Amino acid sequence: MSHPASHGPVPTPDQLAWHRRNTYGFIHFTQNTFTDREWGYGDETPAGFNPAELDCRQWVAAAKAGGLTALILTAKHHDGFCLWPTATTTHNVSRSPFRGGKGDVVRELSDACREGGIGFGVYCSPWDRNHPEYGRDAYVDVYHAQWKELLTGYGPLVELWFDGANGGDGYYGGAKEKRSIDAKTYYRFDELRALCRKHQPHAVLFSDAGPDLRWCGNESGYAGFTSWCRFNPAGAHVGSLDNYSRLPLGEADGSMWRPVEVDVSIRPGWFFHQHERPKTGDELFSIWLSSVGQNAGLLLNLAPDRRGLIPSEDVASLHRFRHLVESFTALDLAKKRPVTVSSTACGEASYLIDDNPDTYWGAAENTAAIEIDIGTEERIGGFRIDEAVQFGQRIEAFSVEVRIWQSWTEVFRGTTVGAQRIVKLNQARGRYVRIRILASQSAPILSGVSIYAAC
Ligand code: FUL
Repeated sequence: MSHPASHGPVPTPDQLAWHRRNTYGFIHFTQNTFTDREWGYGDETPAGFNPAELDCRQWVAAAKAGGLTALILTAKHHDGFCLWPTATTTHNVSRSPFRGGKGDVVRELSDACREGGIGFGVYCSPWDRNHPEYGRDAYVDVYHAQWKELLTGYGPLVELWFDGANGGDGYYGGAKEKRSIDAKTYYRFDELRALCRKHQPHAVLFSDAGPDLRWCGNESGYAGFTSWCRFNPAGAHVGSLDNYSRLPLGEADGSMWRPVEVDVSIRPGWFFHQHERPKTGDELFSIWLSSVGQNAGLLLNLAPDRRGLIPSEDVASLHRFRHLVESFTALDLAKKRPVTVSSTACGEASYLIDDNPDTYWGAAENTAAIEIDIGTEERIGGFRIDEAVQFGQRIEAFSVEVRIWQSWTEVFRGTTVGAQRIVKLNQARGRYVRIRILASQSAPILSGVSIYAAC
């Protein structure tokens, strides 16, 4: 099979592995769980952290019930309380009643993830409202040392999360004042990135500025309808961006491969609050369509309660979510069916329906048509199209048509495709399905097409 030339920036092998991670989870859990806050001030007493029934295996089981492939833990949130027994500050779990001061939540979750066969990652907030030196150079050394402990003490990490929030006021060792920093320079992120690469060469790094994954610009659960993995790095820094509308859409002429991650919580807050209810499985399914379905990764936050357990109603939503995804994708009408294509430059048309993400078909021209005979007239519930993004992202416009008798009807018109474009259709019916690539930066290369039966 001739090997196609790449077009524009392409993913690294670790970014490619991330694309296939698809749907994974966040865990927001710390002092805030006990104080009923979203942003702790930094003066919380370690004595308040006491999740008497904490069971990270239960978190992993809940994650797997929802089909999540990894969990990323808030090892330290903005309040500065460290969930591991760090040597860098006394404001940590060893001063709490949890496991008699011998506990380490980072260890328990990393072990449970490994045991459960899912990935593990960490979030360690740059902003620290507890530390007396915050705002001065000494704190940045502490912050880097915290990352070093996390990077070296807990086995392989799949993702490292750099939050952009810098709210200003805090406890700061009792000073109780507002401290402002220059987010572009203060944290010495270049140095920190080098530390991450050195100790965790396969982890992907997330922030407003990547370098590996970018924020989607909202916390509501959607990527852009047009969604490029390409992004121009100028003007983007951790915690500051010249133009936030660049985030969900990406940029057609972007010079870097920096795909989008959609972070959203199963509950209204990131942390557990007694009075809040989780989203339903149906709401999570629609978030999945507007994130994973629009060329993004979905980072779905779970919030353990004060016992240290994911509440059963959240687990029920996760089960329902997974059931909806599985039933939507259960019957692929394109599988093993005849496929005809307008031209072929590389691969074979049959590779589009072989369920192997590593095989691909490429057109000889920038426009193309792919026609699939699904055998009998069927109700079509949706479709999935995957570009072979290892060669770059190319498609700018496409349509999906179905044929009944002799006439084609357009049932969907989209812009970008990317790693995957997944769409739920209403009321489509027909025997033949045609995907037309209407515009592409370079001859399109696809690795898969699925046509889902309505369920
Ligand atoms: C934000 C933080 O301020 C929130 O508390 C939460 O951690 C969210 C994921 O990122 O920037």
